[in-house]
Amino acid sequence: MTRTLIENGTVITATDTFAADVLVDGEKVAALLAPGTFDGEVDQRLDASGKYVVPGGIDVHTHMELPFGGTHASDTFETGTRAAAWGGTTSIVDFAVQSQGESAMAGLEEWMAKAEGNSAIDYGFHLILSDVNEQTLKEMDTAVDNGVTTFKMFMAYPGVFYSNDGQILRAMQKAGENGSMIQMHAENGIAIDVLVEQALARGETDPIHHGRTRPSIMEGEATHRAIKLAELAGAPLYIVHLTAAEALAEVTMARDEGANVFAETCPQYLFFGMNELGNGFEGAKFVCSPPLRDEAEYHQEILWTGLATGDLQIVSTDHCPFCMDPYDGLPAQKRLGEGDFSKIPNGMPGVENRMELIYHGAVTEERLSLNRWVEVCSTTPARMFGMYPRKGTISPGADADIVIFDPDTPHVISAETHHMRVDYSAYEGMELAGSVDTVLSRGRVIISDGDYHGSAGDGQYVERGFNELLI
Ligand code: DUC
Ligand code: ZN
Ligand code: ZN
Repeated sequence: MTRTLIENGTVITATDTFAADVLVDGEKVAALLAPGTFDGEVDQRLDASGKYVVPGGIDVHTHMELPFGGTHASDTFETGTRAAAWGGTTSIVDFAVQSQGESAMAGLEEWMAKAEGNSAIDYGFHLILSDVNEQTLKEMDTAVDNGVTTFKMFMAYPGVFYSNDGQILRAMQKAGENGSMIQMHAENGIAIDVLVEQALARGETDPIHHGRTRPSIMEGEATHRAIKLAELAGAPLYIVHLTAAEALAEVTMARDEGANVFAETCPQYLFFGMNELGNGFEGAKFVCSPPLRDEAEYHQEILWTGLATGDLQIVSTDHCPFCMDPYDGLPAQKRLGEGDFSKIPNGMPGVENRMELIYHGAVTEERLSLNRWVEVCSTTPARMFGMYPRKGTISPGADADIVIFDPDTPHVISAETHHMRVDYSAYEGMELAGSVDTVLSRGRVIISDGDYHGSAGDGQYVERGFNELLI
């Protein structure tokens, strides 16, 4: 078993900032020691002088290989998790998919097979429910027994992933019984489809109309409805990829009333607005759902404030990349929607960039503390998704998933240098203040000195428990 000493760094957890040397023994953190006091034998020493030593990032919203709109997300578990590692993320929770007319557990088994032997970092699964019926409700219990304790449902995408209010209520009632949690894609897809049809009939086919036909009030409405259904069912609720002030207001109100309502947002909603969807078909690079919001309505700053106040608890990525042009054997996926914005595959790349982006936007730009950065990117994801204290902190007995972060070496994002399997970066040319220096995954150094030292299949499946942040 390899013993490693991470020396001279500043350890940052969700609650504390302190100088300490971190002793790693095999896959686990063995001890935190006063600097310079360890006098035993180690196999390697990592110098973290002038750097932060933080728990590895946990991205609880990724879509490796997701089938969508006649194609599939371009990152495989192998390429996407390797890219995640480069960016300081050491665990993901990806979405397995129940297809309509199929069993939920069949979907889970399919995704387990995609990840096993391929993932570079540890991984768990949520399960997307696309067909809630008696069998699916029973399978929710089986999934929980297998460490899948969260189920995503869609109020959007009629005919594909969509569930009606009755199906949502039934699944929430089951979650209330078995301790699991429903994650909601909260957009009123029925109303949105009417707007899309009307826009296309007017000849409005460019990517900008993706944003215009998915207005923020329809996210607010769906968020309200989901909260009320969860209240009726007596079940906790987690709103995924929250983008809009109206939706955050609903979450805040529910939380103020003591409800078990939680929410995440994603970097693209913190850094970009709807203008990015203009510029002709180039805007397709920014097509995701819910869409980027109107700059004039100040959604971005409202989301940052939500992270500061705690009304938003997590930043995940919704990593779901599609290529603009033929690349690495993949077709021009986004171009499926040339001439019809509704056919542009929805999703943006980001799993590699989250830790550095949020450090920059939060800490460098003085919106959140260093500790809150760690909390929203690692600790709360671990606690809310049943992986704590094995993941999400640096303490004796925890998995040694550790990032040495250099706050003084900037990183310029570019598709030329990133590791995601996609031919563009939404953040092309953006200079971020700090960068990931070294990454340990269960005690093994997988990123150091600008090189990747891991391999496909190093990652293990994480059986998750329940949300420990319930009131
Ligand atoms: N939104 C996206 O942008 N892509 C995949 C699924 C989703 O809900
Ligand atoms: Zn979604
Ligand atoms: Zn998603």
